[in-house]
Amino acid sequence: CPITPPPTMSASSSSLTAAHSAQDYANAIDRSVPSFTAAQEPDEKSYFNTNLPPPELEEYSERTEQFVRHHYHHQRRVVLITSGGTTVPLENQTVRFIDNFSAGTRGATSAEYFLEAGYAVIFLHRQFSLLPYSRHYSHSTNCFLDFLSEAQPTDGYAKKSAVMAKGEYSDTMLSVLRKYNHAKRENLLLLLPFTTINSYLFLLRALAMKMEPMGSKALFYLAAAVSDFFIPRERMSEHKIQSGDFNETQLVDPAASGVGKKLIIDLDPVPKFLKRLVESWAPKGMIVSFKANSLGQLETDEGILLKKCRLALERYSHHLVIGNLLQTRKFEVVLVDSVDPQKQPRRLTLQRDEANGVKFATKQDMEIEEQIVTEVVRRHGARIWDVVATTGSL
Ligand code: PAZ
Repeated sequence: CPITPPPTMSASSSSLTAAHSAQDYANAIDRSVPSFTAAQEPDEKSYFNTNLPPPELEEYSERTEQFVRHHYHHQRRVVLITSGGTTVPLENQTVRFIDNFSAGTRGATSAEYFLEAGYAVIFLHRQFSLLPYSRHYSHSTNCFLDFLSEAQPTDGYAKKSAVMAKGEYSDTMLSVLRKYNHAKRENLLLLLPFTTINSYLFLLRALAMKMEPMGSKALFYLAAAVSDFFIPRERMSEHKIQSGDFNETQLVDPAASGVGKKLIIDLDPVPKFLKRLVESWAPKGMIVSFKANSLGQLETDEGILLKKCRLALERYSHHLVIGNLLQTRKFEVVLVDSVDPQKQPRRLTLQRDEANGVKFATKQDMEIEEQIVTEVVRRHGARIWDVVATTGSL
């Protein structure tokens, strides 16, 4: 896409470029492009007709249908949590891809609190990102083997040598294990992995439609970091892009160093399907989205984050936006709701200490997701009552 330099540069943006040339900055982001609008029905048709569904679509849809049916009969609420980053492959036989920032902590941690609150959880997550329960051990700075020790027959635990949790970890591990086994035994947690932005979009649409029988008892908690840009199927290279394959375009200064070896990637905006989710895929469910901002030089203050949260509510007409800054997301979030988006947002924070500029929770085992989920569950309950009171059914 042709890139035109922005008409003017602000003081903060020019300071950003101190380490780079003004030319680099001007070419990096086209700020004259209007911000994305919500996708409409024709955009949906166009996207889903021109991009291929992932192979797992049918299997996941069936499993979701059964899961929803089961919990409908048990009169449970069901939450679909999206979690982790979405990749943008550069090739069909993918060797290289662009990724989005997210470890899956928000999603995996929240899933545990939703399960504790009595929800059944569909966990649509980026493959190999954090999972509920195993997250306590899988991506820890310790290798998981560091949590274990060898029990000797003389310890009285085993007749022959065996593996056991080290004493200092065993109480916590037992508690996590019990919760995990309970979720498995009661079929409360459906784990569905994806990798690409395309799979994510196909799956979100299909699974949302499968949640239809839940009515207002369906909750969508969209914590995944969804890519804003992608390469449409018709423009994607089939095999690994070789150096030398690149077309030079008029965008490249033919005299610049490295020309002929540069790879220029032309990305389209990913359609913003949130409004389709609200209006068509899951019109009765409650929809909560997250909005992330970075505390960078261009977007320093949280005023921008609040503005973006309000804009998202206005644009997509869903129920709640939870704003967070990447640098402080484990300690504070703001909740902006659709009832009165202009009113003072609800702020949730963890008590924290600051030592040497490092922020950490005062109580090691406190997690902000506990507060977020409590608040979301409360609002979901209130909404279900409203729906029942006004329509006479769920
Ligand atoms: O997964 P994580 O805990 O590392 O990060 C969570 C998060 C920042 C991706 C999430 O809270 C969020 O804001 N998701 C939406 C991101 C977006 O604006 O697309």
